[in-house]
Amino acid sequence: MPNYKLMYFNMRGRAEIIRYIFAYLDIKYEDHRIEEADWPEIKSMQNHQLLVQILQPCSLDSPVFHHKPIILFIQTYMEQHTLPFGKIPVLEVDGLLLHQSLAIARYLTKNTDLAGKTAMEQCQADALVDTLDDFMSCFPWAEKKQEVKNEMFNKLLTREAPHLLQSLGTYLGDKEWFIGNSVTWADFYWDICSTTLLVLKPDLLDSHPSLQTLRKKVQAIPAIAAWIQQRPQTRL
Ligand SMILES: N[C@@H](CCC(=O)N[C@@H](CS)C(=O)NCC(=O)O)C(=O)O
Repeated sequence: MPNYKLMYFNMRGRAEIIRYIFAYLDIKYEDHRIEEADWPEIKSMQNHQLLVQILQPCSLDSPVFHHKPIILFIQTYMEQHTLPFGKIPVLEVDGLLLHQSLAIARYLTKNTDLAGKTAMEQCQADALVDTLDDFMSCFPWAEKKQEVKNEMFNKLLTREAPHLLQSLGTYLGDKEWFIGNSVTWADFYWDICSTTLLVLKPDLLDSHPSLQTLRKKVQAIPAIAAWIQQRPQTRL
């Protein structure tokens, strides 16, 4: 089993889908959480510190800098150990860094029923995740002006969300899970996204009992229930 280290803020956010998948598949990993206050330094210092570490024993006129294999080694090391696009979450797999939460989720669910049992189901699960993600990505999470942020959040939660919920309810119909006849990571993603939406608007699902039931079913899966019980309690 590879060595996994997940790096993200101390929140559910975009890392939670990865944590659900690890929990469900019973895969051990390090859940490395960084404080938001430390992030600017981590982001800007990452390259610099690593370079210093690698180059410290050398002086700049050292012959090592004319030695192609050494330069190649440094390049490879840097590619493997720096944040590829300066964004988190990232997942370190045996020392190699993967980025983009949903790509990581697809990687971890590959060849498991969580991805969907057929190519068609896998496409449906991907599409549903992307649909949810499209909506979650509309929120200006990092907006500094509180008034602008409130207005946009309000508009999305009161005017846009009802359309999405209506479509999700129709898509679910009277099925047990969104896709096929067993749980997929799309059901996980629904639970994760709706948990955050309910923090922002507690009555959001009042007129969508089937979508609430689906949340309860995901949360009742033993491995997920255990994770929800033990995870750090954060607002988002
Ligand atoms: N689509 C990417 C989004 C990554 C992303 O925007 N991460 C945010 C936190 S949710 C981040 O790294 N923010 C810090 C920054 O941009 O400096 C994913 O799903 O992984």
